[in-house]
Amino acid sequence: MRTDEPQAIHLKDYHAPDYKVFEIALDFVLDPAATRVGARLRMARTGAEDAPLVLNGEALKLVSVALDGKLLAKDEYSVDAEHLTIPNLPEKFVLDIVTEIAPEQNTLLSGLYTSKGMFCTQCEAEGFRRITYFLDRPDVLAVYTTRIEADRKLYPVLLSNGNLITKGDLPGGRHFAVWRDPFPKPCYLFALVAGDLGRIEDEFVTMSGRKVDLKIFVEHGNENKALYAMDSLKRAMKWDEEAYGREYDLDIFMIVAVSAFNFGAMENKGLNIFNDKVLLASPETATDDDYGRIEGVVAHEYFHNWSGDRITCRDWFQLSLKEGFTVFRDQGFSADMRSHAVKRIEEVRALRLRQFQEDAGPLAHPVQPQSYISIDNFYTATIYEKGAELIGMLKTLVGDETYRKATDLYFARHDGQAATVEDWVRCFEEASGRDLSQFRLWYAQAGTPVVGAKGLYDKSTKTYTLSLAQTLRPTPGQPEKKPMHIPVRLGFIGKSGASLPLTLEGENATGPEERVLELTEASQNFVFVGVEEEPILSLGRGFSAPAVFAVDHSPADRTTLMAHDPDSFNRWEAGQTAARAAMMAMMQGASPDPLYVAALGPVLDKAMEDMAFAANMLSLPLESEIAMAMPVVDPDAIHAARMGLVKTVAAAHRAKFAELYAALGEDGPFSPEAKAAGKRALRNACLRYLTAEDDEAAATLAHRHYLSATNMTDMIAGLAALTRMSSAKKDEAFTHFHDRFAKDALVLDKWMGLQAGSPRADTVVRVRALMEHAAFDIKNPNRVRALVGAFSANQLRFHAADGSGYALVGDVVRKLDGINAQVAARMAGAFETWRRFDPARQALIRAELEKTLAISGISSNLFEVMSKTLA
Ligand code: 0A1
Ligand code: ZN
Repeated sequence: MRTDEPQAIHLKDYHAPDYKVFEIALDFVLDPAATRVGARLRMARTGAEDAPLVLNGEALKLVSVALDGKLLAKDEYSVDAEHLTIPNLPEKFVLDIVTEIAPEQNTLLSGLYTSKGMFCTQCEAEGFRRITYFLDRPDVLAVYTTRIEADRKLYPVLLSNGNLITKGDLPGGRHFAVWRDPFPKPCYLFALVAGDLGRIEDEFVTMSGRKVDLKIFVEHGNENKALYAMDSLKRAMKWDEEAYGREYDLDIFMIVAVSAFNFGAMENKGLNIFNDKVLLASPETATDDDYGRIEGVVAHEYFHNWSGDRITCRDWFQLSLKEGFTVFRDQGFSADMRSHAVKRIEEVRALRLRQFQEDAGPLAHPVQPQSYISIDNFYTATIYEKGAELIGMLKTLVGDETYRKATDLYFARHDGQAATVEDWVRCFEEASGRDLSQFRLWYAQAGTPVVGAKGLYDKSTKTYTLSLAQTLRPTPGQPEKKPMHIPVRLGFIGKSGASLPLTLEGENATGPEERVLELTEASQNFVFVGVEEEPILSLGRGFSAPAVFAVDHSPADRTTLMAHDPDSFNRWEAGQTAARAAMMAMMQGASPDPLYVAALGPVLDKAMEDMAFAANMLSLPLESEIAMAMPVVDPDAIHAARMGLVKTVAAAHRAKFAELYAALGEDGPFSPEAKAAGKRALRNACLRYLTAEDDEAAATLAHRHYLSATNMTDMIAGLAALTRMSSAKKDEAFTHFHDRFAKDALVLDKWMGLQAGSPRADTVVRVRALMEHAAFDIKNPNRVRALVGAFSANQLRFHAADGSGYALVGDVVRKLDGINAQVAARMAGAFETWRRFDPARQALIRAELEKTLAISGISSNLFEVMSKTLA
């Protein structure tokens, strides 16, 4: 184990930089083995006269430093593994720094690296310091000019941020391009791309009539697979003008797809870089989920142009300022493009699976963390998705119109600045005139509040007293919690299914059928009058806060809500709660709840009215979702209960599933749009039930479904069913798929992922074998996530009682740490739930964690995740 433990950085230690950078001129002479980087920095001192200039730098070879044109001698500066320090500087000066780097050796994929023969950069959060020495912090904003020189044949495309100023040929088969970005930006938004790339082009006319050139660069041959991304981009540009009044500001907007990328995509000013997985799509290679994700990520990165680039973060503790807000913006866009109801269900499902899990475990942290060891570890579901929920709550509290006033104020006031969460909340206070002091706790306190509700109906006075109570369990470093400001959207449903008015005591007029209560104390009573019958409470409608809404409904009440709640989210929620309760009871020996099984009848009868929504109503909670409701997780019992319930539902409604399945066959050409995708989702939900027995008849149907599929969504549905089975048809289909897509790495990722997600006992062995497959490459994060990430999400097999799953993931994490510490740390997150399992499994996991912590030269990324997980 390392002796020099990595140190934490604290928000309380923030102080403004001692130096300012007005301008930086970069000069790249590209070579995969030895790239030369010249950086000319025009700077000024803003701090104390004796403050030395401490520049960040990592994995750099320093060639020379010159001050105001004069080379500095070795004793005029000092260099260590992470800094270049220069004392005794004048008030204003120009520094010339030359460094050398080796992009082809850069397996961390942070800084400048090569991917499939092209050069590209990833500078967020701290990659720029791996390119040159700089003040690598988001509150140092400068204007960038970038000259790129490279071999003309190998790298005909040379790109950077901003506008192209000039380009030309050089002797020796070389050429160059110069780009200038007029908008001051922090260095994490810098980007450079060089390669032999194909492109598609389009244009967009902004609301003030300016023409913007749009270009997407991809590997040659993939041009058609970028058309959907281009279409999404144009829709996102228009939407941002309409929904937020945001207009694009440069003359050109470019996107580049790369194969090796640590995250989804990156919002570099004017030059977004994308993981090809979230950019490339065709009906034969992308599922409907892929199309939805591409649309969402293209919008997300584009929206960052204002929420992230024009207004950036003062420091990394403010990360949710740009990420939470931008997620909220992309969610709004996707909901408008598709279905609000289905989008909300998907968001909440993902939030609970990832963020609630995080909040309940050893890595829990607030939306505004107070400290970190490696900022790379803080691009989390809490910062992103919970951060977005906080903005949704603000919108609920102040109303739509005031929300827009607040965001307008934020954009106007902080344009060109590096801002804070506090700046953001203040805009809401000013726009609304409300005191949001208590709301700020959402940024400061980690953990998921539980809102408990009890209703007391008095028939004689027709009053209904609703007692709401909130509790928030301690999280690491936060033993005491204060009550939060929680918006609770609710409605009342009568026994017949009709909505009842909500009139609070003291109000003269009859109230509305839905309202938002503000829970601000540990417990509070709300008295409703004129309630004609005992209501069924529909609480937390639309998931009005990132909380657990605990209402003790009877099974009969749940089925009424499933059928009649006017809030589609709560109709779905009632079904999920009922299904979960049924499976929990089955684990105690009960038979499947007949009320729940019967309640799916009307869902099926109405399925054609909203097919995507019906598909969601029919999908049972995942095994990991059920686990969240258990004090001690029993993966085998959960799996058995879920399979049992699927079989019972299938048997009860077999005729209806068969009828729908037959009626929903593909007709006409493929469309990625919501309606057609909803139809496929519903048909594939039917297939799930029609293959419930996992016998040879099921295998025949799944195989036929696979073979007759004309798009990737249906192919995957057929294969997913087969992964549960032992039929020879499974191997036949998997071989067929492999051979058909042998050249398409992104599609083979799906092939690997499906096998890694199989519930069958030989899955661990298969995954180990797949790690030796020619298509697997531990240096490519997509490959690792597709195989090992999918395996660790397979609760049944990852948590196999013999520890074989833990050993597999542990081995990969340890090997990966020396290659790509960011991805290794992320993979290690699979162990975060370990204390929720039985003592035998805990002992096996502890051994893996300790073994991992003991590796020599462990990265600070992995050290942070492992040590916090063990603590
Ligand atoms: N800011 C990007 C995602 C991103 C996050 C972290 C990275 O490295 C540590 C890289 C990219 C986004 O939100 O899309
Ligand atoms: Zn983002």
